[in-house]
Amino acid sequence: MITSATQQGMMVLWMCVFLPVLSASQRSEPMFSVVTGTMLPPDYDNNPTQLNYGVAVTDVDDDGELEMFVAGYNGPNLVLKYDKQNKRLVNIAVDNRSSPFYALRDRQGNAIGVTACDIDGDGREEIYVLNTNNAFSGRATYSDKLFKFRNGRFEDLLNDDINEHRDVANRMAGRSVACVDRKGTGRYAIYIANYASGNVAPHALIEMDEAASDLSKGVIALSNVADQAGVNKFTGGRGVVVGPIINQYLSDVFCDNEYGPNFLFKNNGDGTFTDVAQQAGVEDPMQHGRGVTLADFNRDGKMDIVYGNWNGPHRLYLQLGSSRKHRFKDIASQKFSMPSPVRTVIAADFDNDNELEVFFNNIAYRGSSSNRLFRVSRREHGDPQIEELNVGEAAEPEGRGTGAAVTDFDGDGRLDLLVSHGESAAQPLSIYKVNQGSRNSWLRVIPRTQFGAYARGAKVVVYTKRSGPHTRVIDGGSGYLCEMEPVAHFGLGKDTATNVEVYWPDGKSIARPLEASEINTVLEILYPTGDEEEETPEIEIECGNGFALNENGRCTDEDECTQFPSVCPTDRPVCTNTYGSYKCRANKRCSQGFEPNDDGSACVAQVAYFGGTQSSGVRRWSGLSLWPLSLSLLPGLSSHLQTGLL
Ligand SMILES: *[C@@H]1O[C@H](CO)[C@@H](O)[C@H](O)[C@H]1NC(C)=O
Ligand SMILES: [Ca+2]
Ligand SMILES: [Ca+2]
Ligand SMILES: [Ca+2]
Ligand SMILES: [Ca+2]
Repeated sequence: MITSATQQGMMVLWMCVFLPVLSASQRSEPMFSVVTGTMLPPDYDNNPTQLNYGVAVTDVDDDGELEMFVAGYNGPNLVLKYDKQNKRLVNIAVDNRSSPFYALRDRQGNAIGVTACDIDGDGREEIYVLNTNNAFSGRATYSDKLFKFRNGRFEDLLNDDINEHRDVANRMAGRSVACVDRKGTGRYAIYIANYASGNVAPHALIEMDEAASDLSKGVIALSNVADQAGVNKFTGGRGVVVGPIINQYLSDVFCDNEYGPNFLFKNNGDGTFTDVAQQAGVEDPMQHGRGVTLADFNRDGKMDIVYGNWNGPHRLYLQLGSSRKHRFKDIASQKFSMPSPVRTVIAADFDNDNELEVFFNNIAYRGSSSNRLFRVSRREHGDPQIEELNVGEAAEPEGRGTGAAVTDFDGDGRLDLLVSHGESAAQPLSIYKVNQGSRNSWLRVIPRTQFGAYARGAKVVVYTKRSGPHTRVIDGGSGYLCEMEPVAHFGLGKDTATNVEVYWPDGKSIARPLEASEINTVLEILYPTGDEEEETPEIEIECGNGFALNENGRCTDEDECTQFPSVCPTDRPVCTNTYGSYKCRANKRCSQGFEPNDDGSACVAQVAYFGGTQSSGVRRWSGLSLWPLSLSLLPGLSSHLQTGLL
């Protein structure tokens, strides 16, 4: 028997051996605790042990509260609703033909991607489910589904006679799906990242054909407009994310693809798109993208793109300054970029400390693979700092993670995390709560479309007293195969939010001050109808340090360098305006190819940035590219096919 003295001795020995090698992530407090056992215990009806993939957060039963729609692959789709009485999640898509949610189960579909948005302008979100039955790429043996609540229950619009005749149903193997209001009408199109096989299965874009529809009679005609919109490209489609990425308010689309360069589709303002990935430096042609999301990590008002590459370097593409040229540079640290079998990527402020975290969901594949969590903190005059955090129980090293989503389903102002599993092993869903930051303030903002639906793709900016503006895009599809909650979630730490602005995809916007009583609440923001004629607010709009109100009542960066007397001291007279601040440096002249360093004390070589790997000479997808040829050229693919990695 081991005595307690021996035990203590062994403890000391263990600590001596292991403490010095503990990483910072292991030393920090664990972020997540598992609550599956109380919130969603595995059982046949609510949390079956089956293969699941994508997750979308939407109000399925139209009661104003958000549910989580889980794409079931070899079992039914699930709709998880928070039951306030019993403080747990229940599946409302029950196996009962009389249930209004029965059709959503769609037991026959091998569902992987899911997204929700209002496609017909009735104020309620439809649900699009991408099925891949029997196919890795090209043609599938089963149609996708577009569920609408009609006649007291959910029905599949793609199965309507009119749409059967129009042959619009997507019967291709694809991956992610996302919602895009390409013309700012409040009626969304579904972007479908199909996985091409040769010249079969280009990316698709399905939307309501208004001229051919008769809403008063419940007739909704659908069209695939990918061709006219300019997005019908052939590639190995994987992750998709939508939002005003390079446009100020129009919805752009970014796709991280497999066996081909990424797409960055710039919205031209007329419902068409132009791929500017190469100019922007985000083609990353040799890597195979998976989960992707948008966030403004350095709080300069420009959206940055973060995504994972399958067993390749993960990217954190910061959008650079100049307003005309849209360039990105990868600031991922060595640890952050470390290759892993990555699936969903989520950026959110989990601990409400007003800095964003990035969650990587990795799939246990040929051995264990833990999920990881990083904090990306803004720095005043430099790129954001990246530190790994302790992900806690959400590490799930043996989890066959396939998808994940965040929402605050119990309404405590802190985000909850759902992780789905599948692919190579049937595992139940898991639910995590955040342990950290319970005393931090928060604000949740829900903008609505002109029809009253969730305004996916809208941009929400919250100005604060001390930490500047924080920008979020209402998610229309992100992660991998997933769609997050349609809420702009702001952690505030100990800071105070003073003002909120919302920009809709058609360019309409509103600005309004926030009152102290609105902190720690959920704010619904309606679409401006135009006749309310911006009433003078009772409290004045405060933009915070470095920002001032412009003539339109919006907060904008102040150019301190134009002030008199100069804001810079005489020994460092050269003023450079930055977003929310300014820099001063000595008046040093440098020869060509060199530039003064930050404080102007020396000349340093001009820094050229590289937004990823050089793209020249790389094989491109085209309608004519021959898939069998590509197959033989790309040895990696056969192993993908064998493992069936969706
Ligand atoms: C099925 O649903 C209907 C209507 O909600 C209900 O009346 C009925 O009892 C349910 N059947 C079963 C077997 O639960
Ligand atoms: Ca609901
Ligand atoms: Ca609708
Ligand atoms: Ca940014
Ligand atoms: Ca945080």
